[in-house]
Amino acid sequence: MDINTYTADFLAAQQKRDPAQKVFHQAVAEVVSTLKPVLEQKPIYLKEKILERIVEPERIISFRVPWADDKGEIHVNRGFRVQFNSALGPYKGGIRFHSSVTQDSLKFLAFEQTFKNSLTTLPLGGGKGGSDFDTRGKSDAEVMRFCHSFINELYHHIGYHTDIPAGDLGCGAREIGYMFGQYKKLTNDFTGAFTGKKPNWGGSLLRPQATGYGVAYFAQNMLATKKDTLQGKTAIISGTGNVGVHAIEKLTELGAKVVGFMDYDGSIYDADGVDAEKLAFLKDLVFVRRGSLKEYNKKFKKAVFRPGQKTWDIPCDIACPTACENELDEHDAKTLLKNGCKCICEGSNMPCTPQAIEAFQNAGILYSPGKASNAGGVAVSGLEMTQNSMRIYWTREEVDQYLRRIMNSIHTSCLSYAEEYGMKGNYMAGANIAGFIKVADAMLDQGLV
Ligand code: 2IT
Repeated sequence: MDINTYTADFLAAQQKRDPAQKVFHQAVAEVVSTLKPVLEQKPIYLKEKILERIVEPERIISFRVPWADDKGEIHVNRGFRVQFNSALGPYKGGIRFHSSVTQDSLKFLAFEQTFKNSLTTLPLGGGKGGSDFDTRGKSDAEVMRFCHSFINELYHHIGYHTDIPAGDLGCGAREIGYMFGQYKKLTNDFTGAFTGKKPNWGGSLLRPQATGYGVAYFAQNMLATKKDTLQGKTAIISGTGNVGVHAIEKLTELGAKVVGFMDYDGSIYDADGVDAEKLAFLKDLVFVRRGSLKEYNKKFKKAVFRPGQKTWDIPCDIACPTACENELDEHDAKTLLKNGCKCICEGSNMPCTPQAIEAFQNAGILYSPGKASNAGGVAVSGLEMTQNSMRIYWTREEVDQYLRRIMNSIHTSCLSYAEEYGMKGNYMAGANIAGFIKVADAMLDQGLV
């Protein structure tokens, strides 16, 4: 059977099996679309049914999370952990707390995570978890009760050599602290079973910054292939969370001017860019006060707050989506291209729709998928695990050196695999192929398990 028919039949069968899982199928279709030359050259993957096996999570745990709010009223949320693939190491991936979380969204994120973790060069399998619980608007005590209840079930299924959760949207150092505390209480065991811990009790320096810094390093590498730099470039991001704020910081440090960013309430256009004072304000607003960007232009009067509006219409050289899946559609892509954007470097997971990616690729501009350019976060999680095992702490400089080295290696892998399989300059193909081959070969070595 020819490869186009095989992959079309394969995708159709997957969709028939779980017709409601739209984002998961989107992620699978993107990966499979770039694997055709690999499957043609290595028919062993077809014979051994690697595609059929690699899209099936090894295990999904779904559980009830009851908790009481500050008034004593009882709520019931749904908790999940998708343990997708352990061919390369223990399951590894974040925990997302957001009202949009479903089994479908976590399955897609765990699938992406498997290839991303493979790209980091570290021994990490892929997983993801979370709950449809929204941390916004909850008191610290409510968040703590929820996190404890979440771990009361999840602790059975995770562990230092089994599955190591970390943060994601809605889950930062506060939530990791509450979850780690309850895990330690129940297991009577102080281990590195979570990453994203605070540095005074086992966390790695630079873990909070790692995803955002990694995005900026990756953008720097992409521009270097065109003999260009970040110096003097205008940049925009989207979500102003952990990834976004630290991307702003590093892009600015490397010479770019960040003129647009957004949160749940709307976007900021700041033509002068973010300087040290504005960055300090943003860090306090986002990480300490958990406030809204509405406050930004009350302090910095030349900036404009645009209620409910995305950032993509703000003219820029570089755009880094840093919010959530499918946040940038074909219309946004065309607007960015019309305004002269030359580089899209994804900081979130699958933020661009397939039509948006096609528009970027047809225009011939630089485009990198999140599983390559946002891998800095999980890479430093891997380094946190190493430090925990060795019972030592590395300095900021040491961690930063590793992070740079890993981002450089991912960048090189993307380009070399894309070229080897006839898709020169296509970061999406290179990332998917490099990530896939390592996992697939490990699965072949380990037999039918
Ligand atoms: O999407 C991601 O790579 C993360 N949320 C980080 C996962 C981790 O284990 O640090």
